[in-house]
Amino acid sequence: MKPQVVFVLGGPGAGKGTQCAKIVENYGYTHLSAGDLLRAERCREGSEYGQLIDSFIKEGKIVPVEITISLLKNAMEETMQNDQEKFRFLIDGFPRNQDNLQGWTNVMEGKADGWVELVCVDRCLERGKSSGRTDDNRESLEKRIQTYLQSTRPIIEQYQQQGKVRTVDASRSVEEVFADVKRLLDKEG
Ligand code: UP5
Ligand code: MG
Repeated sequence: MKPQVVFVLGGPGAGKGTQCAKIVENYGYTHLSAGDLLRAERCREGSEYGQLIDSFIKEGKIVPVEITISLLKNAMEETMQNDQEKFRFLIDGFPRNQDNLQGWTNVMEGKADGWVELVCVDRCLERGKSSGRTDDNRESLEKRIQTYLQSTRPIIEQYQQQGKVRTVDASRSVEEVFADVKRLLDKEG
């Protein structure tokens, strides 16, 4: 079974994780957050990439694609092996730059069925009070926003020109945003 993939992108704190969780509750998707996978790998005992991931995340820089893609690929394969019905994926927070996109194209044969972009001012400083994330502070956040504008926006624009991106105003309440996301998924499958 070939995986079906929707990329969910948006700036730091736009609500990618929040909306993906709601999609999972309502549709047969599996949510894979590239950031969550990297944070888990950073903490995994015996990981050779722990320190590298740690420093990239604190600096708001994009981790080398080989690492991210192998985590995503493993997670997708494991999910599909465990349950054949689970072949639809929301890939949250990836691809973030040209290099990521190239890595995906090489390994996954360019498979991407849809793109959703959430547009919003970020909410990470508020979340930082309780998230425990090493990058939810003003200094890291400024870098994360800069990386998003410099590296991620251009690839979204590229796909926008091909008419593949659906954009949602994520500055409203979780439910209001989700109503729009739902309309999109119902319309486009
Ligand atoms: N919240 C959410 N929606 C709300 C709403 N509508 N109204 C009010 N509050 C709302 O939400 C953020 C906060 O806002 C939460 O407190 C939530 O309750 C509230 P969340 O859903 O967590 O937003 P999200 O967009 O997922 O924010 P996140 O911080 O996860 O986005 P980032 O893109 O910054 O983080 P990510 O984990 O994707 O990446 C972190 C770092 O990992 C990157 O900077 C990079 O260094 C590295 N990385 C890579 O190198 N490569 C990758 O491929 C991926 C990550
Ligand atoms: Mg997230």
